[in-house]
Amino acid sequence: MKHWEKFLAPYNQAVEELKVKLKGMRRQFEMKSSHSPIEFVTGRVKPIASILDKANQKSIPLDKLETEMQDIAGLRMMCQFVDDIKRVVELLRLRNDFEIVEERDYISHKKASGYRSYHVVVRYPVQTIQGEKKILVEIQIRTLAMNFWATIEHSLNYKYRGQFPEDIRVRLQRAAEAAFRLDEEMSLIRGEIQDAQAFFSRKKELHQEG
Ligand code: 0O2
Repeated sequence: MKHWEKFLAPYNQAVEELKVKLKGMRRQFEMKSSHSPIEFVTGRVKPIASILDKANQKSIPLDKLETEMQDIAGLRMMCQFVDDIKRVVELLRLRNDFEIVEERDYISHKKASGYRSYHVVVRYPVQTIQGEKKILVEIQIRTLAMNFWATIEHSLNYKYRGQFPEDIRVRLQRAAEAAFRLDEEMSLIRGEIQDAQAFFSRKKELHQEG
């Protein structure tokens, strides 16, 4: 247990730091009173049992985890609209507190399961008392609808251990397409939605001032 604690310490630190930084991006949009492409941000360090499972499934030797398992530290950035995802990725590319090592576009190329998301793998420097340590962090950027689908599918996956009965697999694929159509419909009325949101946030500000 002590060994894992030591191994995971920089990953914990990276997740905590990046949560603050990425949430800070949202705050900055709020302060400008402009639409934030980021709705909310979450982060987690992969539980030890999941690290071991994945290492086993993908035949990753435990002494190669640092370089071969890219999502031990993971952040998720949720967006309202599909177009916001591009904007968030562009903002990430402009940052100089980490280096992007890989991007995976599962939106243009959805996975066979129906999964959609944009993954950006970065190399993030953590400052420790022994000096700087660079670790890999996976940032998943997705819409609220993509997140809804992925969360449900993930819990079912856990239940069936990846072996979905055929009817559930088909339904999940249909649900993924429905979530995608929902995103498309929302994009078509994006202007209307943003006008309404701007109106309500002005009303809230006035209420707080008064
Ligand atoms: P957890 O519990 O989220 O940590 P692979 O997993 O082999 O497809 P790879 O190379 O590990 O691919 O990286 P990739 O494709 O970027 O996917 C890693 C993570 O993306 C997964 O982590 C999930 O979080 C998410 N993901 C990928 N495919 C799916 C999917 O079909 N359904 C859902 N719900 N999520 C997916 P873990 O390790 O699977 O799990």
